[in-house]
Parts: sequence; C-alpha cells; structure tokens
Amino acid sequence: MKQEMKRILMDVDTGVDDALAILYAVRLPGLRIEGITCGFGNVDARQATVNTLNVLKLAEPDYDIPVATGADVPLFRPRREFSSVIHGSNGLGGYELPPSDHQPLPEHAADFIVRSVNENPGQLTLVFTGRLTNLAIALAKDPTIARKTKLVLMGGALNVPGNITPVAEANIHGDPEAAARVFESGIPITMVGLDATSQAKFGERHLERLLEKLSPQQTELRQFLAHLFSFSFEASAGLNEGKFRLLHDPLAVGVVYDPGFVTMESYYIYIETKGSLSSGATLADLRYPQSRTNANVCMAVEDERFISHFIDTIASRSDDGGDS
Ligand SMILES: [Ca+2]
Repeated sequence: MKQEMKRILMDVDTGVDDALAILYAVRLPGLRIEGITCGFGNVDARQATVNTLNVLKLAEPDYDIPVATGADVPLFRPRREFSSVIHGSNGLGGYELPPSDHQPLPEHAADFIVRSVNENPGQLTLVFTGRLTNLAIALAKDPTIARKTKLVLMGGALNVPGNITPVAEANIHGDPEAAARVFESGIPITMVGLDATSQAKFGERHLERLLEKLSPQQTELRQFLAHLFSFSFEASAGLNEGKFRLLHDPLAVGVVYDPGFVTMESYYIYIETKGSLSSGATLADLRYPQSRTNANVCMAVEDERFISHFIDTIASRSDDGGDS
C-alpha cells in the first residue's frame, strides 16, 4: 500500500549535519518539505540561510522549497561563540558550494511557521535540528499552533552525558528558555536526543559505501559529502573521540520517515533554565511510572539499519522515482 505523503517544515542552523539532514529529506520518497526556516546555532542566522539555500541547490528537489530567516540570538541570553573546529569557517567545514540564486522569503521564520501551521492544521510535522528559538517566538505569537501540529526535535540528553556541558546537549543549551517554552506549550514532542543519536556513528566504512553508490555524474555531491565527512572525522579524531560522525540531525528526519528506527519511552521533560552548571539539561523523573508526559524520548536506534537507509537514500537520484 502506498504510504501517505508526510509533509514537514524544517528548522535548521546549517551546519554539517543539517546539510546532511536536508539532503536526506529531499531524497526521501513520501516526504515533502513545505519550507525551511533558519536560525543561529552552528553559525549565525544569515550564514545558516545562505548554507541552506546552497544545499538545496545541490539537492535539486523537483519542487519549490521556500526558505525563511529567523532568530539570530537566544530569547534572553547572549549567543555563544561559534566553534570553527567542529563546523569550519562557514559551518560546512569551509566547503564553498556553488551559490544559489534563490532568495529567502521576506517573512520572519516565526511568522512563516505560524502561517504555515494555520493554513495546514493537523497536516504538518515540524522538524527542528537547531535551537528552538524560532518555535518559541511562533508560539508566543500564536499559542494555538501547539494544537495544530507536532514536533520532532534533535536535542536533549536524558540518560547520557551532554555534548556541550556535562549534562546539556547543544541545541537545548543554546537557548534553554526557548526550549522550556516549547516543552511547556502542549505541542506533541518526539525528542531525538543524544540517547539515540550518539549511537548513530557514521564511520569510514560507511563513507566508502556511500561514495561507491553515488553515480559518476554526481560530482559536486560526491565532493561535498567526502569533504563534510573527512572534515568531521578529523575534528572528532582531534577530540580523541575516534573517526566518525554522529548523524544527529539526519536521525530526526529518519524518525519522521520511519519511527521504527528507534525505541521510545514517554516522559515529562523539564528544561533546566536556572542552573549555573546544569543550564539546558533535559530532566525527567525516572523513579516512577509517568502519569503525565510531554514527550516521546528516543532511547535507542537500530543504527546499522538507519545508516544503511541514509546511505541508500542520499545516493539515490532525484529522478529514480522513489517508489521502488
Ligand atoms: Ca543542527
């Protein structure tokens, strides 16, 4: 039976793994990207927008995907310095993609989210792979959107250490007040955090398989992917973590496409906003069965099945048809 078309609205801070998530999402059969909003995170909002437009040009979707720029700073805090060790000078490991001739919408990302959700109530899934700032602003403008959509987010760490502080994951830590507002808003949440994504290790043997599968015509895509992964492998090896790239953002897209890639547990997730050491932590009461929950939390991933699907999808051509 043919799967129903899944319609998503992405929010990104592109970013190596946002770029991978966009390439993956564009190629996924049965998935349609209705728009992409951009915010600060790996880079500033302007650079994230430029990168997103350029990645879309490379991805060659066969339909128009509008892009809107949004928040360039957290709701209430100063913005952290960007890490060029992890992301390179431009967020893409320094790789200069051929520039897109498309422009972002004149509309703010938050307004675009409010408008899109209200025009398509119950139809869209929001997929956030950066800070939650644009969504917090959208919810402030129109709290009713929480009842008309659902959210899959890359962020948080429940039973595992953080990746930016001992207890916090970078997307939540980057704007804890925004995350707190989103988690308290009533919007149905699937949290794709480090509990699952830290198991999605894309290594050198995966890169070899991916490059083998690409057709000779896909020259720019091949160069771009080879560069992103080589850059990432060196960066993680430099931090003594081993040569791999964690597929954080692509897994959020993967979970929308096939929730069977992960196992989930329901919790009420609280966001720490006050702690001097624990700001941005995602906390749940693990002692008791949960009578009230606000999130399905991904606890584990079928890593090889997901990574194989990612490789096959990225390497598929947009003219493959997608139904096979
Ligand atoms: Ca991201």
